[in-house]
Amino acid sequence: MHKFLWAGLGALGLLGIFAACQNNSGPNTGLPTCPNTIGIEGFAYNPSSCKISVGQSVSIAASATHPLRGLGMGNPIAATPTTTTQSYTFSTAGTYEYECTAHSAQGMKGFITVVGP
Ligand SMILES: [Cu+2]
Repeated sequence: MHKFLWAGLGALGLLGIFAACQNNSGPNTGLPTCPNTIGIEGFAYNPSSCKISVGQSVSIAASATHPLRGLGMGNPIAATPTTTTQSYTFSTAGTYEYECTAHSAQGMKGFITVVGP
């Protein structure tokens, strides 16, 4: 019984350390920084969630097989689907969603979190 308790406390301690590390390096650090181009692997964007800073640009892969569309108001990714890989500049902090219109139902969506200064 005691061993079980200590194991539980140990796990909590590790979680605490992990959370502290995340907090130390600022908000949204759980997200990877976006690469120059967000690619497609199978029926998913890679990475499907990432972050950039305000004013930065990122390209998102798109093709005839995987038409790209931005969702939501003020999204620099056009609401009209595009079939070409293009670069988008994000000048306002927030989280922007996009999807492949052909495979959205299969979960082919992504998020770009734009972090303010
Ligand atoms: Cu697709």
